[in-house]
Amino acid sequence: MIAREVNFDGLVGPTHNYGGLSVGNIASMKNEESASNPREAALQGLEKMRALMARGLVQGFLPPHERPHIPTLRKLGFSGSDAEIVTRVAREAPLLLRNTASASSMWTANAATVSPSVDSNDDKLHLTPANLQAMFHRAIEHPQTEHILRAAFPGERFSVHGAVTSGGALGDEGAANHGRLCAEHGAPGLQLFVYGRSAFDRSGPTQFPARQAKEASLAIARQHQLDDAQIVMIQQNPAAIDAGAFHNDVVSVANGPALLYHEHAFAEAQAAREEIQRKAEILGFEPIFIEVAQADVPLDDAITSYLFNSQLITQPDGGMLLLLPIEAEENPRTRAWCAEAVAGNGPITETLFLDLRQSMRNGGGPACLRLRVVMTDDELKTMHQGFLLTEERITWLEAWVRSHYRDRLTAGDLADPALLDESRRALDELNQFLDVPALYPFQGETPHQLRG
Ligand code: SUG
Repeated sequence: MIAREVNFDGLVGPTHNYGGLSVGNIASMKNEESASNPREAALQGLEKMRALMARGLVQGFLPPHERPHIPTLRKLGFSGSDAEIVTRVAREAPLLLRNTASASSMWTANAATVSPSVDSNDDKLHLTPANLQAMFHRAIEHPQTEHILRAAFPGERFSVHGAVTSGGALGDEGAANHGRLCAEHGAPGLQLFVYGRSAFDRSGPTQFPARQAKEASLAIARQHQLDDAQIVMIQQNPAAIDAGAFHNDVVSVANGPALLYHEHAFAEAQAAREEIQRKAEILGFEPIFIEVAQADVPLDDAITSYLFNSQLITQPDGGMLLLLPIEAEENPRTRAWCAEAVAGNGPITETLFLDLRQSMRNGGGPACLRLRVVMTDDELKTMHQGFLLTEERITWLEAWVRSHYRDRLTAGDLADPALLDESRRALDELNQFLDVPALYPFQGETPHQLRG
């Protein structure tokens, strides 16, 4: 079957800021309360989308969520006008305001887990929004994500599920802890579910949270109708999580038959390789393992440079591009590793380093900013076309960002009710441009569960 990978990048929202909200995410913890530049952040993201469009790749996007999220604040007992709520929360519970104001939906690798139709027993393309239960500011994303995914992927070819519900015990972080190996995108693949710990056997990291529960991954594999022969369950190395690899995509990335990973990424790397090898053979392809040794790139360098949080992409000419953050070029060890990889006989034929510093300061690299969806021609045609970028649409989005976004935002600015109004105006205009029914709670026409 012919299929291609479409990257759906998260459009950075107008409240992008450094809240210091993510324990275990070193960049987020380090940059707490520094001033952000939402306009620059959104434009850097669009620049990345442009770079991939220029290479002939199909590029999509997912719109930002409404922030500060008034429905969450109302559920927690705040009342009055929306502006009154913002002012009161800023005074009485500033950390709560920060949590409800985060633009974290921009990291769409955490929007959902996606299985292409070629892998699923019912031939549908499955998407399960991530419940993101490990962090309050992220746990409030999934109802809106589900609503957006349903608008983007309507009809019977797609199966959009609700997030895994578990009363908080089974955390799921979406595609950031999921990868897929295959001969080529349209061929049956092997899906790698990488979990932090089992919810029932507590062994795991001791410093920082293990966000992904094994049982959530298994629930998604069942729900996506995947055979055991097409899944591999792998535990993250607890030491890597404690070193700051809060998601597996900070230490590994897969594309086609290639798995690029750090020597310390997985708890039992050898056993994982053997299972991948055995199952890939049955599926008819030879996996390519690219293991980066600790001696060449120490784990700490991998985490600060985000070498592995890169996009590994098959280009139309068949070569593989590694799109990395500029930090991986600034670090001499990762720069040297990249140069050698391209010069060698491996699958990576080209590197591209981009400035994504606004997102990086919150621990979000190129791979965090995109959700990969492998799609057939028919699926591409039946999805809502507004979420796919053309030259005209991306130019419109750039102008839209320039006219609505601030170029500086501090923690204190989140208390400004005008920021809420500005953001809503921007989102309303974007919603009209997308030409889909109302997406946001403030518009008053969305389903009840979005409105709280
Ligand atoms: O969940 N940062 C995000 C970064 C997500 C990265 N995604 C992947 N690795 N796929 C997180 O930790 C920080 C927000 C703040 O501190 O303001 C934040 O949520």
